[in-house]
Amino acid sequence: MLKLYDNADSGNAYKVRLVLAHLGLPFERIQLDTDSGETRTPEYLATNPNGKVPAIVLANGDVLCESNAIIFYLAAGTALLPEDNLERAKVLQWMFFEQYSHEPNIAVARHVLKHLELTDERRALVESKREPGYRALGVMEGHLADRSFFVAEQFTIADIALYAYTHVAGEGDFDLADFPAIRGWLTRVSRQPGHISITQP
Ligand SMILES: N[C@@H](CCC(=O)N[C@@H](CS)C(=O)NCC(=O)O)C(=O)O
Repeated sequence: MLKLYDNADSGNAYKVRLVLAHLGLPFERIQLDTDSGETRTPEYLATNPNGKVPAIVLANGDVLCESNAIIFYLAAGTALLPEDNLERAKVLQWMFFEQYSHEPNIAVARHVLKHLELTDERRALVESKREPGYRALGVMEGHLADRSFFVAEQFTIADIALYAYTHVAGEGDFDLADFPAIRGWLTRVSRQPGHISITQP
């Protein structure tokens, strides 16, 4: 059975749980406490030398790390990933956008505010994420203004990758009030059959 190295509050790990739920795939969940260094033990570094969750271990022992690579692998051959080459590339386009322009701003601000003691330095870090975080939300809002989903008018792993931290953006002090298209899309994603919440055990 597939093994998932996980953390209950991590949006990156939630992406994988969400795809597994949509596909109805059974898995063994191994929770690591990222706040207390459980991702940096020699045992875990032997699985993921980068010391981060999520990582999956396949039945044959192969390991795959990086949330978006994992969900791309799991979604192959399913309705969550289009067959058409250009549409697949557009899915990748949004997943790279998520990792470079969205997650480093919105997820980092959320992590600091939720998990760390707020020093002046950390407050400044959170503030430095404000403008690029809202810029990323602006790009999403513009794209979703006349679309239901990010790619090919169908629910794909591009939506799952971007949903993970957008739906909890408020925890990073990002206000979605001025982003009606994003709010509508969040509702559509949460109403997909098979959806689970980030807090579902
Ligand atoms: N690019 C990676 C980022 C993974 C990541 O940042 N994981 C965090 C939790 S969201 C983590 O494991 N942090 C613990 C640590 O760095 O020790 C991915 O998408 O999987």
